[in-house]
Amino acid sequence: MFNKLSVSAMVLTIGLAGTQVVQAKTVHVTMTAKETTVQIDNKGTLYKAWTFDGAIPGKVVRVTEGDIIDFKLINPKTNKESHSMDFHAAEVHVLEEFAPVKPGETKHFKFEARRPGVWMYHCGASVMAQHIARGMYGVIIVDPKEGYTKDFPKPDREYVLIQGQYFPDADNYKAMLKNEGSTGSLINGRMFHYDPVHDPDASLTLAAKPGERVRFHFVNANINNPVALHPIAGIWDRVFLNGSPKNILYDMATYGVAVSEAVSVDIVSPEGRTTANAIVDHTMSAALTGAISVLINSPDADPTAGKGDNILPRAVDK
Ligand SMILES: [Cu+2]
Repeated sequence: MFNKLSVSAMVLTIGLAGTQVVQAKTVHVTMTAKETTVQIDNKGTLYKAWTFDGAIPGKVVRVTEGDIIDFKLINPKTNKESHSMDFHAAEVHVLEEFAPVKPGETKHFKFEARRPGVWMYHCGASVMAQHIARGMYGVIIVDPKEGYTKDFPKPDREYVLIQGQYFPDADNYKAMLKNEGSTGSLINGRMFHYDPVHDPDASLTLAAKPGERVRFHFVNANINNPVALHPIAGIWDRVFLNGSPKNILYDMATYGVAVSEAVSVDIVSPEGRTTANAIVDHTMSAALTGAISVLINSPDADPTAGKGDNILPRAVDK
């Protein structure tokens, strides 16, 4: 009996290990630190940003649990600042992999995405508050290797929403550290990015069909303020803390997202009618300065919205 069980356990272990080896892959990710000017609202206001690849936020990195991320950070010699990369999905050495990279240098490191979930990434070079506030952040999504389940259902649409604090005086890091001088909230790099209700210059909304399950991968990239994440005229059907299939809350009105926390939240709209939700930071000072995103649940929703590469819509520049 003992032997039989041992053999079964061994076969199971070998089987699982074999599966993992087959599925795991190496994903090459390259980012270039760019100190550049970006549009920060729908009107065309420009901002002296520091970015990954020229945009706030940086690109979405999406891998599967067990994958090896082979990462390269290029800091061109035309930059003035050192920059770095801190992936919250990585378990490495802060002084080695995450070390600052001087202008003209390139940093290369690898890590295994061992845990599923959604994770912030950001520049950690000094002064870190300034590098984050100026735009050097993004999300890495690590999909679970077992895929979707009854408890972690496949969403019909997905959107990435990354909130940041806007400090117009980009050079004044001392004010940032005191949490002074912030005049707006950015969603994916712009105030009221997806909210034509509060900003007539906004050109985008988020789209789904009635009854669909929409999953928001939300990152709090504020440097100081927590977020009270709430879907106006809706209820979070499920909240996956840190985006993990193991950490589930049900039927939530508001979920508090700590600074640097990432979370996946699901909303399922009523069937048979067109509805809309406003996804907000219920903290009024944040909502009314930009942290409102409109989701329209309508039968004629663009079938490609919130799918594949369209999970982080970016408005075109003016
Ligand atoms: Cu930086």
